[in-house]
Amino acid sequence: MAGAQRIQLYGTETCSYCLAARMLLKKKNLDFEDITVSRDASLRAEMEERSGRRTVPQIFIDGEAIGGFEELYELDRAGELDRLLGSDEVESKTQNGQD
Ligand SMILES: N[C@@H](CCC(=O)N[C@@H](CS)C(=O)NCC(=O)O)C(=O)O
Repeated sequence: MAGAQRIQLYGTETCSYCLAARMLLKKKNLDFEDITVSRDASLRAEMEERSGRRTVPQIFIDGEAIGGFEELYELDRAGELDRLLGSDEVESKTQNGQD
């Protein structure tokens, strides 16, 4: 199982995209740090600062912003998620051209 420090998910308890992202990570048996931003403005600000985005979830792998659920899903579908987690180096990924 990948260490929790490798994957961070900023999200809320109820957002459907957050639930889908958590489900995908759990289905892949990947451990992750689940950071709830709904009751903590400073954590939400931290998420926005790090990702440049305001929607939840925002997911990071080894500190690199990969985007939300749809980007996570697409990385997994393409086999890139396994590649990223299998390697020591993480490239700055997707974000639909926003880096
Ligand atoms: N394309 C995004 C969509 C994320 C999204 O729309 N999240 C909603 C909550 S489920 C959101 O953040 N809405 C604005 C807000 O809550 O401020 C993804 O795949 O993660």
